[in-house]
Amino acid sequence: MDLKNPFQTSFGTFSTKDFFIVEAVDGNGNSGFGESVAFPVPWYTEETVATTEHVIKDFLLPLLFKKSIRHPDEISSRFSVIRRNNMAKAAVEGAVWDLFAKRQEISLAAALGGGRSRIESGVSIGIQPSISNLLTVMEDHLEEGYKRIKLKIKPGMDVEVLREVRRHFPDIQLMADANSAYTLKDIDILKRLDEFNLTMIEQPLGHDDIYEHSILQSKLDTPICLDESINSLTDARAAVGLGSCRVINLKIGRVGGLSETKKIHDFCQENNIPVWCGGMLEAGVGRAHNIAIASLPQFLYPGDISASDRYWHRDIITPPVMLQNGGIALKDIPGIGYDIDWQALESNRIERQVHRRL
Ligand code: OSB
Ligand code: MG
Repeated sequence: MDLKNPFQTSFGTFSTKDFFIVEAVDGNGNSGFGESVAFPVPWYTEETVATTEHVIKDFLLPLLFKKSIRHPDEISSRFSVIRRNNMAKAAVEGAVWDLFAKRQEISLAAALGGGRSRIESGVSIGIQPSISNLLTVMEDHLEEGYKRIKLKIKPGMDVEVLREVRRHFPDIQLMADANSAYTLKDIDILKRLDEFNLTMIEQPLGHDDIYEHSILQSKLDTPICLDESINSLTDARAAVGLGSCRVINLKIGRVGGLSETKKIHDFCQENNIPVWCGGMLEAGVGRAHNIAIASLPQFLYPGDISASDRYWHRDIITPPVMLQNGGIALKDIPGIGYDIDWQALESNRIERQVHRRL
């Protein structure tokens, strides 16, 4: 699907999003939907669209089809014999969670234990060609009502950019995401970011590091939020135990599905660590899953869960996700709360496969 606005990261620019929609079908006319979030290149984690397809087809579906399940929580333990490949696991598990909620005739949010009737929305802005472009884009999003803005930073595009941004918008909820662009050698630059009153700084150091973030956090006033480093409950325990972060960004795909996301959420709740829901430039199905999980109580900051029209000319769900007063209303209908816009989905679809339980 073509993105409305290309998204530039420290790795490169994305103009399209390639993904699978997984549809889980039972024998009684019910369908659940999940969405894969890996990119075509392994810049964010090691997974890609191609590895997702391979792992789902050759390993996960045969395991899932082996014997029946009573509850979607059983899937993550069934899948645990396959190491990592979390985004592949989450796409399949998500479809089964939606199917489960629909069969129970409850919303996915309710099935997950979420209680809110609305969630707060933030927006993540990719790297812009110039500071003046950035200020214009920010102004537009603030006018639309978004509750906080996240900027991508990297060495050479940090202190000055943030100073300009703060000069124009002194009071907004602002944060910065480095996507691992710094090392501990950059500590002096990172300490200078303390003056900008950022709600948090996301993933400044290595994508696979937990230890060095603990050193950095002890020297910064700004809370560190970990994204790439947290791939499981085990990682979350290590990060919280070492003091490597004060906030965690949860992404369903990165941690291997909704059941694991819920476990990390519960652990963070017990340990007073706020979480919020990150984004992967999802289309409507993945976005609906994010909305559902963000209705759990420890999601204490606005997520990177923006409206459909921030990303797409026409989303693959109907109605599209709408922003209302800077947030998104949860729907009290069974499952993910949105229908597939089949016409939109089919106009973007390049391949369809059917896999059956034997
Ligand atoms: O680091 O949070 C990130 C997009 C793709 C991969 C990683 C990240 C992001 C975003 C955008 O920041 C979130 C979104 O709007 O979906
Ligand atoms: Mg991030």
